[in-house]
Amino acid sequence: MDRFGVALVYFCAALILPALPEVQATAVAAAYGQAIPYLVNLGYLPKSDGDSQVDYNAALPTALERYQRMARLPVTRALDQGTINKMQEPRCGVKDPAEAPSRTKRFAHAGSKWETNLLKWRIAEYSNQLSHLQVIEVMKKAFDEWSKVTNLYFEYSPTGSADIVVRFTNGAHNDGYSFDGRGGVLAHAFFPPDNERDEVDENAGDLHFDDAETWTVTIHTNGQNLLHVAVHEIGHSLGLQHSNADGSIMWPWNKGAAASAGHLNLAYDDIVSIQTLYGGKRRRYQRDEHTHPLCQHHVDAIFQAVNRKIYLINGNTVLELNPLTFETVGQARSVSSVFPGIPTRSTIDAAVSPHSPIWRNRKSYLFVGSQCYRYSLRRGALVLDDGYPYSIQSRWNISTVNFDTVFTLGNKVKLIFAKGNEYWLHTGTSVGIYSGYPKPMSSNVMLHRFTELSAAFLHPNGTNYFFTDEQVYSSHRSSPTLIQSLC
Ligand SMILES: [Ca+2]
Ligand SMILES: [Ca+2]
Ligand SMILES: [Zn+2]
Ligand SMILES: [Zn+2]
Repeated sequence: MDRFGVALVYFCAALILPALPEVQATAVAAAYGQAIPYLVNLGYLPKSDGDSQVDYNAALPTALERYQRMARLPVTRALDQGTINKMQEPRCGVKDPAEAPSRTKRFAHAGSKWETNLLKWRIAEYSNQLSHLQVIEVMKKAFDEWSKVTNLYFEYSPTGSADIVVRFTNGAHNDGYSFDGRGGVLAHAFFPPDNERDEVDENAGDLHFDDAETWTVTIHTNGQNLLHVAVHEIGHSLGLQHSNADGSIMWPWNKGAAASAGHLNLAYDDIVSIQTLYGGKRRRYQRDEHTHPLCQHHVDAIFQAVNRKIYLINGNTVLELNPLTFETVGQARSVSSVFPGIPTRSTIDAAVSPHSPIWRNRKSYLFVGSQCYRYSLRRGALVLDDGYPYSIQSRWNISTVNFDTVFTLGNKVKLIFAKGNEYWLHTGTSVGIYSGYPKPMSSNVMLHRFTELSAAFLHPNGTNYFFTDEQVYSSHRSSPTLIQSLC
């Protein structure tokens, strides 16, 4: 229908050139006929249905004003040529925010966010134009852009369930939002699940790409740059709406070849927007080649487990670290996949592997609120010991809960439990804490400079590491009072 309309306009123009007003009238009618469904699809106009017929003539100027503000066009409230041209440009299919952006706040949020900092993604349907590996590599890069500026981690999951499912698909694809062939809508995505609602939205967080587009992974070819579009769609999947800020990745229209594979940067507006939802990396977490790898993460707990691996726990995410370089090994995993039996999406307070005079082998303990989980190494695997979790009080004979950190001292039997600006010296046996504790950290030669710790651990090489929100410190057991900052 649309093509026929356009063809008719040209035909008339060729035959009756002098009759210009009539031609314009036909062209305007054609543009109007296309503009209404376009504005309905993008949320600028309500849909007409059997019960309620919308008076589009009356509603159009206000809809156009909002559209023109979003698109940073001159606000004429009329279907002028600039507006018609903008409507032809390829863009994201997600509706624009209901409120026109203001000068002070350009970004908008969907109203839902993920309640975890580790999101699994998988690819359910691949592009017919790119290799599987190309798609996976681009998607990894795209997720990484958001990971760099937040406390979020993304785990690629080749099979099985995932929070974010990626599909390349054509035409109608069972979600009520058909793709439109080449051009027009390039992709769309679904906002995070709404936890206020009981029913589960099975598409929540998913990313759909129109495979009728020519997707490219290189800069110097025609076609749609997959990295750019993927970073944009992931923004929706994390809860961001469109923004009309200059240079924002959440601008609805595609920048095409201008967005090169190697030089994609989130705009200030994007960073503020995502950090409003998920918090940011504080200064020490910002990635820079020169910062110590331990400075790049928020750390809730860090320890060497009984399998001798060093694990850094951030929220419900576990990273394995190389014991010499502290670089991460492999990809982020969920706490429950590394430590079976821990409830999914638990936040770990502390973790430690003390030598126990009672147990011949070392055990690993994870502390979650008032509970502790104990792990043994059996045939190379971490296994939750029978009866766990136990209350911290019953296992450790200490009445406090929600510790900030628990770590061993040099002999690996005695432990320090810390919370706020207080610490307890623990015998490491059923006797529990030594008398006279808690004491203020300011009274301890090693801890006196800390007002609060988020984590601490003794590395097998004899170095103690202490983590606060702003800094990472180290001291060697040979001179424990000599404390260095790493970030
Ligand atoms: Ca399309
Ligand atoms: Ca902690
Ligand atoms: Zn979008
Ligand atoms: Zn879809």
